[in-house]
Amino acid sequence: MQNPARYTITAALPYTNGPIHIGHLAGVYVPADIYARFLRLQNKDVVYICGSDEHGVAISMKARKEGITPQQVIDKYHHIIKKSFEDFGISFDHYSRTSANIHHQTASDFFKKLYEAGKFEEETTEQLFDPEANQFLADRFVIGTCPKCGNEEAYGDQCEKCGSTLSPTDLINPKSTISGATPVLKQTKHWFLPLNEYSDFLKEWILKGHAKDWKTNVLGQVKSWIDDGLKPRAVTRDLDWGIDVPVEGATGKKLYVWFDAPIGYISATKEWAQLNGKNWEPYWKDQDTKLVHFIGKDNIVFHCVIFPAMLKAEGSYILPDNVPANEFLNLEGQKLSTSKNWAVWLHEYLEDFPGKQDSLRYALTAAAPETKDNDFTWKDFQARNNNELAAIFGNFINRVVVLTHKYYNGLVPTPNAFTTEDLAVLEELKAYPDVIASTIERYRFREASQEMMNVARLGNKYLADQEPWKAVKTDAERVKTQLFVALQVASALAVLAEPFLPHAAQKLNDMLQLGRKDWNFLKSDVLLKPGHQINAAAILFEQIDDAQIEKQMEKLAASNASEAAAELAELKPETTFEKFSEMDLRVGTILAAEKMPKAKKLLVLQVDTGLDVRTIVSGIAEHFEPEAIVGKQVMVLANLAPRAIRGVESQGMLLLTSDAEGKLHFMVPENTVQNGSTIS
Ligand code: B3M
Ligand code: ZN
Repeated sequence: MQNPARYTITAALPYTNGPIHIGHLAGVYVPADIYARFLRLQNKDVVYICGSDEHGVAISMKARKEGITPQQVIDKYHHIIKKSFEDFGISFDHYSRTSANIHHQTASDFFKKLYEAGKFEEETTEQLFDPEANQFLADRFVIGTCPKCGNEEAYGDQCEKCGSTLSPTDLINPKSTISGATPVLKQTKHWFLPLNEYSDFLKEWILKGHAKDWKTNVLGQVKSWIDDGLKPRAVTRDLDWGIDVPVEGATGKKLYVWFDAPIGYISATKEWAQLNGKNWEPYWKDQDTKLVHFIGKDNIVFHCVIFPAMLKAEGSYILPDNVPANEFLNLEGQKLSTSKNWAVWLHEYLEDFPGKQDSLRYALTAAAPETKDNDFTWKDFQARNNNELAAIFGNFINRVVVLTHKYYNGLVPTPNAFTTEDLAVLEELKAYPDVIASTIERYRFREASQEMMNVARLGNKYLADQEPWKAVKTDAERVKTQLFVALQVASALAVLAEPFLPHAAQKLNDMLQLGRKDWNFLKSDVLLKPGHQINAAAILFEQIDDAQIEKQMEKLAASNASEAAAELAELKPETTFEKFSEMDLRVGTILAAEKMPKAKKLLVLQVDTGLDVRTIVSGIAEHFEPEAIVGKQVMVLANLAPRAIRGVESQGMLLLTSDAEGKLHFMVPENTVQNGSTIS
């Protein structure tokens, strides 16, 4: 869209079931922030909207796990998340939350409008029901095997491995995440949005209309969805946390979180408008508004298929002009994971690197997963900070400002005749604003950040080549021109860097006493006029030393170790003493052990159980040499039904435990006891 009248920029609403980490920042909030800040510098009418996503099963699950209410969960994380965004200079015009009244009202009205217009299909279907917890199992309340890729831990709404969107009933071997029970099918009534009826519209609008300007990863996902055949999708759930379904006969039912959450963008805009005496409607209803959704790739279908279908069904809203979804950021070669604590949490980062928000913003932008998954490493972070921000940007600014004070008491000098080198630098400088603008407009923030750094490189190289600190001894007049040129580069940087490094840009702006400047300023012939007074130098970026980086690596290593331990921990559903006493556990001694031919994992053991000498086949061959375990006392489950394993009848089972590294250990009595002694 050329020259829109205004911009509505949204960033995915984070679930308030945990704090946010670098993956969120790199994939969504920093790119959206760069875009919003850039547009504001262009004096565009912009609203940049976000808020907490406070419904959905993710919140209920967290509450169950911590033994608190969903309300307590969302209150806790809403504030932590909001503060992280503020700390990192994410410049939302408004950060709302979906528990707000205005949102409940807006989402409810939206549903009613579609309902009354007959846009839903009402259907009674069989859904998974947990007979032990006595509730339906929506979305993440059920896990099982993904029918598409075989991942055994796919959720009822989505497989995080292959990215497919699923329904609970699609899962093979479903299990309730509440009780561990195998669900049964039970009838329930729900409302469905017939996505199949929007297939042609989506093809026309996205696959044809946006084939050139949308990212290929986004187009690819949309195409594969449409090619697979869109199906009606339930927009209500049997849950006790969420927004009530506002129609008769829907008691105890809530709106599906992915129905209400995107409407959160609209309610947040309304709330912002109320607080600022504005009209929200043009931002969502005027065809001249450019709507852009910033999201991660796991949210593509919701923003490119489901929400547009909802907007289309409603009829009075505009559709997004672009959805520049990013791929995922990995951390030190491993997938970021909240549950495994494999992450850099923003609030923790700031404790270890106070005041270094821009360093992280920059490193994340430079490594942004724009076209493919990308890796964040602490070494790379250190290098970006030390070799680029400090050694190039910071060094350049420091030299210019210090020398201007040293030679001219902080007054911009009047230049003499320009040399070809001077003119070349000034000319190159003039080209950057357009280059950076056009890369940002194409959502290439990574490239844009590098172009911005190239401006600092230009200035830094100029000073290094010119060496005014030497020239001052032989040709003092020449130095005036050199510093004048360098000061022009520095002041352009104060504006060009603002979207990427807002804190440093502000400091630089203060140093140069620029006042509020916009992108037009960059077109001026002279950016800093002779005689203009600048302030004293302040350090923009400090070096980050090896010890600080090692500390972060140790933190990660600790997460990995406790994760290995945590993986063992899931408690099985309750059992009874009666069931336990059915097990006949005995102490036995291994009399002989040999490898099972052609089986890597199996040992065939002769075990004296006190009652008899019997054969037990055990899957421990990768952990123990046969000769090393002969003579050992072991714990045996002695009344296990015999079972043929590779043609050998195994008459029992050995009990072992494994440590955090997965190494096996026998359970042995503290002192040798008689074989056949019972364990109870
Ligand atoms: N809360 C999912 C997520 O955090 C979801 C985004 C909603 S955007 C309307 O990935
Ligand atoms: Zn899958």
